[in-house]
Amino acid sequence: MTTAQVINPATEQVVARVELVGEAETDAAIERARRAGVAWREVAPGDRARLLRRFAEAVEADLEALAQLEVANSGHTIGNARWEAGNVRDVLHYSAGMPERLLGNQIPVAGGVDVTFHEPLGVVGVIVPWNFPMPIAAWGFGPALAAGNTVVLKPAELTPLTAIRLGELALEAGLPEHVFQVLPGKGSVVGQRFVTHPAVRKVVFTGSTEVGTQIMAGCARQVKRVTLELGGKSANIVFADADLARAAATAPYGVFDNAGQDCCARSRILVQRSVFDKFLELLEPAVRGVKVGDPAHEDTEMGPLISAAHRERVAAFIEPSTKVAFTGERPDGPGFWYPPTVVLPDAPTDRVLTEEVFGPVVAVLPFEDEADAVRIANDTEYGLSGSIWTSDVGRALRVSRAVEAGNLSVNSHSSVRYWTPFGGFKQSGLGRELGPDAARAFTETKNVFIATQ
Ligand code: TAP
Repeated sequence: MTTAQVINPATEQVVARVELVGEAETDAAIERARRAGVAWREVAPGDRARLLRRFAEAVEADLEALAQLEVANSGHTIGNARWEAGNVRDVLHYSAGMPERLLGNQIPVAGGVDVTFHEPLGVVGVIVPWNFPMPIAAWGFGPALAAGNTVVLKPAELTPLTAIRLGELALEAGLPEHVFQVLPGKGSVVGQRFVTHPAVRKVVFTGSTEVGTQIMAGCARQVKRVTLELGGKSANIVFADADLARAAATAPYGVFDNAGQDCCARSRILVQRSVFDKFLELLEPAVRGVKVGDPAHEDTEMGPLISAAHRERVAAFIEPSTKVAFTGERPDGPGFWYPPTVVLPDAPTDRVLTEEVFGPVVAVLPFEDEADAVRIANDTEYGLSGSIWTSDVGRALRVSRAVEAGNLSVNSHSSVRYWTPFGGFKQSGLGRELGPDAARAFTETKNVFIATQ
């Protein structure tokens, strides 16, 4: 086995060493998951629900430790990290309501009775990126387990610690062995094996569109089920009739949260031309006011980027010719820091407008009218989220319907609630997670006709 160092991105210190799983161990884990699934799918719905509730309670009891672990491993602010651990608890409680509610249909037919069942798929492979290690893992494993599947989960190489702890908590809570296994390792080894191993019946992948398209192509060979949660280039559209002060005060948090390493980051701010200058004037103090620093401090609002390599990638978006309107603060010393940065693009083809930066860089550009705003918002291959700021309810609804994205918010930047569906249009993904139908995505519908004559 090879060992990988886990680095604290705020200090550049090694916080842990983790043994990476290889291909043979992955195969063995998948085989254990397959065998465990035979009994797990037969566990009575009420008992499966109870076990998931116990798992949620174990997460709640360990919440502060999980949050501190995420601060050390991922550089998330302590406030965010507590929310993230709480989100795992909530997703598990919500999932615990699913086994008893996986309702089928009874369909009128002649000469008998027709019923449908939602059968578990078998082994589900969940591949997680480094930006939200806890919630994204839980959005996959909670509903998958609820529907009677067993789960093998690969955390990102950079951020395996909280996932490993969640695997331990599942066992402590009484989940049978091998029902939920966490396999730290390389995407090209462990993740790839989820794609090629015939016993893995579904892959849930969250990550870049580039890797996601390879996963989808690989899964196609076995007609393997797939859910993809990929990149984004979301628009924050500010109309002249909006509460400009609120729109400007909140815009930084719609894009710089988690240092911009958020698939839902509103990384393009579209502002109606008549209020463009006024908006920028209001935005500047809001951006300069974002508290960037030690993520363990209670009042810090933005931490570091995940790695030195990622910081280089982000910095490369700012070319010598890029017009930087203003930047926020960043600490000196060790840590992969990058300041909140506001740029004014020159042309619609600028990389900063067309590519996902995945860092604290936002482009602000003007639009003329409603049609122009919708045209610019949709001028991207992505379609994950977005915000619309206006005081006109009719316009809010018209624009919400016209923007090609899966998760929109009006006069707010909220994207994720565990009880509402989440996912992307176009190249931002395929399928939906969370919400009332979450468990269905981990089942096959079976139709049974019973003759009565
Ligand atoms: P990726 O490089 O795509 O990695 C994501 C995961 O896939 C990691 O666990 C990675 O393992 C694994 N992986 C890499 N190559 C693989 C392969 N050939 N086969 C199977 N698995 C493989 O993305 P990232 O840089 O970690 O995450 C950032 C991206 O995720 C952004 O584009 C962001 O928008 C997207 N994202 C989307 C969402 C939603 S919900 N739509 C949420 C969060 C993030 P390693 O750790 O070994 O690289």
